[in-house]
Amino acid sequence: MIKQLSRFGVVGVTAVSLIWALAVGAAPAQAATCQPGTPAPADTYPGTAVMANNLESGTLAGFTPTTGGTGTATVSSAQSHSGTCAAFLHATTDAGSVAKLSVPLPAATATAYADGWFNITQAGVAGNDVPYFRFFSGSLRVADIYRYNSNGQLWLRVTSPTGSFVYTRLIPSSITLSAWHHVAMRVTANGLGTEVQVWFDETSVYSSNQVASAATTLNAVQVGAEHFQQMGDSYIDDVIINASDQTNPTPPAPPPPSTSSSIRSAADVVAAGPDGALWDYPATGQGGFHPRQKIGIGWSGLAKGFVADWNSDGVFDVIAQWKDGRLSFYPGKPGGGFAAAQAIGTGWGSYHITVGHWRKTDQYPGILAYDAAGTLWYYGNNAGSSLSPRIKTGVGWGGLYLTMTDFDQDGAQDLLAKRSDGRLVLYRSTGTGGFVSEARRTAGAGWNSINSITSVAGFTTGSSGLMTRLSDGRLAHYPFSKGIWGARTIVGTGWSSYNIFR
Ligand SMILES: [Ca+2]
Ligand SMILES: [Ca+2]
Ligand SMILES: [Ca+2]
Repeated sequence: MIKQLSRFGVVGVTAVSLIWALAVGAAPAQAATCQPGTPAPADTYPGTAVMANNLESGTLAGFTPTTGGTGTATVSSAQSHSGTCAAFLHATTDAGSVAKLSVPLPAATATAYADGWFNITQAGVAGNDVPYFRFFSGSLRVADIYRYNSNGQLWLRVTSPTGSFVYTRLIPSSITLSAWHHVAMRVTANGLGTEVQVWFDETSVYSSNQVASAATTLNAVQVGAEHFQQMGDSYIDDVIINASDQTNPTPPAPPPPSTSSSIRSAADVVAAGPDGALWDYPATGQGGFHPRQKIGIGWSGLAKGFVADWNSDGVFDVIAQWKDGRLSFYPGKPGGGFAAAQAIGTGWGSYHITVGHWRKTDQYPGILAYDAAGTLWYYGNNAGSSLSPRIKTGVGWGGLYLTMTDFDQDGAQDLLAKRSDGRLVLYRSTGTGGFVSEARRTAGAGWNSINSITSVAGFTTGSSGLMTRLSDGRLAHYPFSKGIWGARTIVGTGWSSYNIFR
């Protein structure tokens, strides 16, 4: 409930609805507030992608739900692994209570992989179990894994050719409830040479290609309570299902081992392509780029993206301003990729944003942004996560394209404001949240042929500069030193369809 309160505090859930939720108890929040722009989970399994579902659509699309009695199958924002939503399955010991989700597999599937995150918040009665994945061939349950209620252990159950069950204990300790666990399973239905692999929390806990089964094909993967009175509450998120008609499908070429964060330097160009792929163009530090790296998918709903070390842990992060007005923080991971997004605001659709260390004393970067009325606000970031109450910083900024950078390199961030007449005007800051009182200097002219500006550092050795896109799609680097421009260089072409991060 604490998590729910803090999460929804920013969007204004009423006290009445919270009291209602408390009174109902087990029921999840009724109106799930999801994040449809959240990138889908990355699929590295062999075969054809059947599902890669982060539940942020707010629906169970892709699953075939079955419920009965008191059982419910919903999308909930009470718990989530990615974004703000997960599937929620609720079943009780009442007669007829059942809640399950099935994913049909293509015809002639021999091998299927299932991967997902499970948070079981309520187990059932002793002697029974709460399922993770179950693989079916018609009505035959070929193999399944579950948390055994009596002791919390992970077990594998396989149906032998005679119809009897063969049980194998996979984890002897009790799996924690009310915590997210990463569960993955592969089954290749191949008669007496059936193959089963199980991974739990990134550890291989079972692998055999000598499992005896009557099945030679698979047609469904299922999560949830299969039979009546199989009590349990499970949140399920980031489900990946892959299928192949091969018994030994070739895995895709593994990505090169990642020893660095997705965004490597303050001179990298990060951009979302027209297909929603997110790319990092690693700067060489000598005026060029290494081959680009794909660092995400599903970014089509982005309005503007910003690169900053938002939590000041030494790894670059992403702040995403979505077209629907949401603002999200994606913490970069040291070995590459991003942790699950954190919502840091809503209603930002009409704001023009810059991100940076606006005040010298700020431990974390914040947001300087003007609203539809042209009022400039500073939103601090006191803890490396959410935004602090805003501070009014100016008026009359409407229509300007703002870039936060320390142009004169006096240690205080400044604003370079591009006007519609093409002039670039310098607003030097005091470093304490306000502006130096002085006549504004014009730092450039003809900038209305430039439609994207990103402050960069180290694109060439020791340099500070602006990475810009010209209206013909070329990328140009403008170095500067103590408020004086160096020679511009053209460093790329064909960028018109990219949404370049700032
Ligand atoms: Ca999710
Ligand atoms: Ca960081
Ligand atoms: Ca300055």
